[in-house]
Amino acid sequence: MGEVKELDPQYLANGVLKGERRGIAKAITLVESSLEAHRRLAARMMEKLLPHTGKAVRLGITGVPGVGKSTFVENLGLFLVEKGLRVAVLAVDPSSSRSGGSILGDKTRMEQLAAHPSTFIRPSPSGRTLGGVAAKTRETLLVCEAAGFDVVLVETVGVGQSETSVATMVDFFLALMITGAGDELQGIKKGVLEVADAIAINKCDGDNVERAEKARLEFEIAMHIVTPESPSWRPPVLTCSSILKNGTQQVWETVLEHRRIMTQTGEFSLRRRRQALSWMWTLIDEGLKARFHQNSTIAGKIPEISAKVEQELISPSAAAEALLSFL
Ligand SMILES: Nc1nc2c(ncn2[C@@H]2O[C@H](COP(=O)(O)OP(=O)(O)OP(=O)(O)O)[C@@H](O)[C@H]2O)c(=O)[nH]1
Ligand SMILES: [Mg+2]
Repeated sequence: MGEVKELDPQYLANGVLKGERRGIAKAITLVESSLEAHRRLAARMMEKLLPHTGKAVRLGITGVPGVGKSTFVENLGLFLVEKGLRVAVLAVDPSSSRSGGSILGDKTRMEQLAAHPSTFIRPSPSGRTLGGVAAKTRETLLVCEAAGFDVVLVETVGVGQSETSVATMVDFFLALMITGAGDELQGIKKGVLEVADAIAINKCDGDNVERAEKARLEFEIAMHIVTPESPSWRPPVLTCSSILKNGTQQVWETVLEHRRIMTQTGEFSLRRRRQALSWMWTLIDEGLKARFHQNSTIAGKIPEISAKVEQELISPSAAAEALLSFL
């Protein structure tokens, strides 16, 4: 990014708006950069892109490692490009130790989709914190929308907080499940069921069909206990198999049906408005924290005040109050 022309936000934005692969990749690299100068430039580029965003179907896919997310995404992606749609695939994987493997894995697993001219696949940005990774993915999603992609698929590994974070950036959140030995519902976080707009029991093939069907019924019962996020949508429980290429179409039809109903009730735009606001507050929280730690007056006071807290000379709350007052 050395050339002057390339550092012009309008020039960068134009590259995205033209839908050029190179231009999109460059914009995303800028968005993912943690250099202060790049961040400022990225913000100005985003301003130019924002009026062109909002039109894509934003679909999140989660599930434990090995559930078959990448294979499912490739199948769904191919199904969509065959319909003439342009598809972008993003990944959120904050566990840096895994991401190297994931990038490699997804490149080979999504070979067919990656080769298609109407697709764009971006592995997870590396980042120290989930907040950082999620924020970058959110902006990348907007870059893809501005570039004219009709569908943006966001794959996230279902560990830690990454799934709730992805749920707040998509229109539809799909949780993939697999049957295991014993109680199917064991070890499944209730939080996932609460944010899922649909559940699909994957790998419903071979000698697993019967178990998958049984799991489907169990999840259906479980979903009756969870308070649905929307009064007009009860998340369905489906089955699918990427090997048999079963269920892809049904999932897509479910996404469109959800979209139709949510648009009708006004919940669609409400959800996006809420997501934008909650993103703003997340950034404010992070910004405040960063400013606190970068403040040299505060940094100078921390050792002394910490020592006083340890010696019980002042209470933790008074100490926190004192440090915050320097902001
Ligand atoms: N039987 C069967 N196997 C599948 C299916 N989908 C994926 N697999 C296999 O399951 C394994 C994991 O698939 P991936 O698509 O890489 O799973 P993932 O959830 O993306 O995994 P991570 O990215 O590591 O979290 C691979 O060996 C796939 O071939 C399916 O529908 N049926
Ligand atoms: Mg994967």
